[in-house]
Amino acid sequence: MAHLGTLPPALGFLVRAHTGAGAAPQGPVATRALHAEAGGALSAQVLSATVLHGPGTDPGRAWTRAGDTVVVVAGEFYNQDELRSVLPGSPACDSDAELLAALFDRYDLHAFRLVNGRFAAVVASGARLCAATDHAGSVPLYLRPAPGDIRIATEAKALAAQGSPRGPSLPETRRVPGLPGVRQVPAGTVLELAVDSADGSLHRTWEPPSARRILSEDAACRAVRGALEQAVERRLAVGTKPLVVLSGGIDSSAVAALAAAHGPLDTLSMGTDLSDEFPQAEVVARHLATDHSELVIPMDTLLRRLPYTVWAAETLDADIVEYLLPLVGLYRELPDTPRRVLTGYGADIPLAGMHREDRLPQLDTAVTHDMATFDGLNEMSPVLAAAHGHWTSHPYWDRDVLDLLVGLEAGLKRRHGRDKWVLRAAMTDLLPEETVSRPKLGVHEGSGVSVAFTRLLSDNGVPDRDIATAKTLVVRELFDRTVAEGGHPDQVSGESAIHAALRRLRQGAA
Ligand code: IOT
Ligand code: MG
Repeated sequence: MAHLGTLPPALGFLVRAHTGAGAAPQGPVATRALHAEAGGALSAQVLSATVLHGPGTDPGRAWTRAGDTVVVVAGEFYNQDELRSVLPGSPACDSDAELLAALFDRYDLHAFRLVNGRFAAVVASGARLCAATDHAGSVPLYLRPAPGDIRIATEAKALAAQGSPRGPSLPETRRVPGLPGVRQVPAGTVLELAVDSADGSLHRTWEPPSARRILSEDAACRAVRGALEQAVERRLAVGTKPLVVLSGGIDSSAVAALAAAHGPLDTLSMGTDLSDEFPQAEVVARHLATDHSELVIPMDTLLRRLPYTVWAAETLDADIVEYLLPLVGLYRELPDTPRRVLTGYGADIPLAGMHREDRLPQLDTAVTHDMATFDGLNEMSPVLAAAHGHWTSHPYWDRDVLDLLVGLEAGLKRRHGRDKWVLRAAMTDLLPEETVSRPKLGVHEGSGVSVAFTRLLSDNGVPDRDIATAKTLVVRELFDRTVAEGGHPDQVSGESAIHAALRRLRQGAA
């Protein structure tokens, strides 16, 4: 755990690559950060960047210039030692940006196939511009391409209303509703553009495995334990006490147990006046002897964070918003000192933890479907916590852990009548038996958020059959106001968004 600080050198960035004159990019962002200028003039383009960085971190480590190349990185790499080992003479490469520059020099854009990290990056080299995400797209990345003027940012709202001429449509990238001309770089890809024409091509750097491995129970448990241990360790920073957001379910308890093996640990459990999982989390905290606290957020307060959640996540998916709302509410209540937060989020996707039945074909259909549809939901966006100055990381979506978990045959995921069997079995020796055998409860259920959001809409006259549609319309309305129109969530009233959504619902029905 040698390389990381509490926060990475950059939480996000805005980049402009142009062939004419132009100023450093600016635009509204939810990330709470200092802004530092970076970049420079290359032989065939000017790369100007605004690095979004936390207090006490050196933004100079988020970018580097080497010859005719500029590299900008937001986030962090987790396999630096491996990456360094493939470079001739094992150079020092003090920062991830320097490491990427050296890898790019050796492998060109195939460098991105080597990195296991949580990052978004831009490489400007000669007349080319490469924009890449990690395998999971866990740091969302957007661009607005126009010939001779390409803008890229880690938040879509920063690219709204920039008034630059429309560019090519780059069909393999995703449109962003309400933001004409803005595209999202897919997860696990590098988009290569010619700056003068803005024409581009997309190269895939990661795909979820579609084959399934057959392992004995023992071998599967050992593999899962080993991969997860490594993923947790790689996410810890020397001299920084990590914070695990703990529900007391198997996912976050496993992360807490593995982190606790490396030193003192804070754990935090949130609940509302309607519901909490405090007793279950406390069992784990006591077992691991963590410095544990509980946070109660009144449901009224939490529901008022709906605009913040959509603003930070830039997602249009109402289910995802229900999962994220309690976490955004929690991050907002943390003291201002920046924290490195580890979460158990994402374990249910490769293990089909949300899938509540026994049949294996259905289970693997759920895994395959979720792995084909996660991209663009932004459920792991760093902005959720960075809007309050903190940094999150997700060990279950470490590239090695994810490859392993997705690729296990379904009978290891559901076994002996247990969901997520292989994970539970892999953690038996480190956690209380009641934690290991505790059935899945989603954060939207444990906090009461789903029920409360439903009730809010019922109280506004939405019939039961229209609740799901109404939730989607509310999220769309909030997205339009906070992302497309760039409104600050303090200025966006949840109630008026609900009323606008209800008007749309009635128009749709009429
Ligand atoms: P859930 O798995 O319950 O929670 C995700 C993480 O949030 C937990 O591992 C824990 O770190 C934190 N957390 C949850 N509840 C609390 C709490 N009360 N206090 C503090 N921290 C808490 C949804 C879900 O059920 O969350 N997430 C799923 C599925 C995502 C679906 N996405 C998709 N199909 N693309 C997941 O995989 O985590
Ligand atoms: Mg979970």
